[in-house]
Amino acid sequence: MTVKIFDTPDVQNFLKTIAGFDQTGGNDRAKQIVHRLVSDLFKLIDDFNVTEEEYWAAVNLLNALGNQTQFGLLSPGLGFDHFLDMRQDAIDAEAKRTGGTPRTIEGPLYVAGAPEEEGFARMDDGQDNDGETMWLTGQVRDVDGQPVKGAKVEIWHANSKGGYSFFDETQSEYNLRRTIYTDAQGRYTARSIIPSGYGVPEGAPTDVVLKSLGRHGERPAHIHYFVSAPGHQHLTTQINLAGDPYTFDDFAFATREELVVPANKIDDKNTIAQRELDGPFSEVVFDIELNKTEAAELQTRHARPRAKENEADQASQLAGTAKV
Ligand code: MBD
Ligand code: FE
Repeated sequence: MTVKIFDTPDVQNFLKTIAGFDQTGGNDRAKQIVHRLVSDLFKLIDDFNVTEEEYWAAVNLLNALGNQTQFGLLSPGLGFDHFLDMRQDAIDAEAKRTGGTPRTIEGPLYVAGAPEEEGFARMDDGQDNDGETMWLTGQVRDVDGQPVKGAKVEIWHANSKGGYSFFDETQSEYNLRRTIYTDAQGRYTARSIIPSGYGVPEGAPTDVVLKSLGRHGERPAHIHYFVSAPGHQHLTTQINLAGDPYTFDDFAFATREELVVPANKIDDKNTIAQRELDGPFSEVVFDIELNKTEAAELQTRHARPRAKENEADQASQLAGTAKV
């Protein structure tokens, strides 16, 4: 038995009421989007003959995702973050903003307010005994090949166990998170440790969804970047280290051919001494090309709730909830 009620006048009128079409208040865009969203889901329930058990299991899963703040983790896993990138790429192409280092997703683990340094930063706190020393460096240039001095390069990455400071409470504050301003040659350099890939926690709601699709929740070893400079288009990107089993099998779909970078083992004594390191290390070189733009809104990252960003705003919102 298959019932189909979606196209009946009762259901179609009901959808309009749900979306507030008969109300003067509210927000028109919200009404349009909720109308479309609920309609699509009603139709899906009809078409797939979704049972009550299935429906309430889904509600429960959404509650679990929210409880554990995992929507930001499921989002890249279901390709939404990469889809938004594909749209931004298409918008850039249409506006003839071509060239430059490709963007790729921010992910859910950025924290604002990392320590700022000029030219060089040590990013690790020296506490990760399994961490292999990484020398990460590169030059920021514009699309004509001119070095961009004073560019703001924000870098964040995981430790040797795939954990990020702030979210992983065993790490010190801002471990493996730094902002480096490029020097007169447009160069940035960081001493850090080679990150490991991140894996979605076993048994977490995001893992439940991925397993139901026969998929894994692994990311390759990677390093995140925000790069900005006046007169240039803000860049959100990351590099994936070559040779990781997941380099081209990233659950978050962030890999792009141009962003796969090798880590080269260096054991030359003179180089080790010159860089004041204790022994052999791995060097990762990532040069960055920025598009030029005069548009102010393209020069900064898009707004998004981020850890430790706009803390004053958040505090005042909380203050507003006090009950008399
Ligand atoms: C990460 O480190 C990450 O970058 C993304 C996109 C998802 C989960 C963990
Ligand atoms: Fe990450």
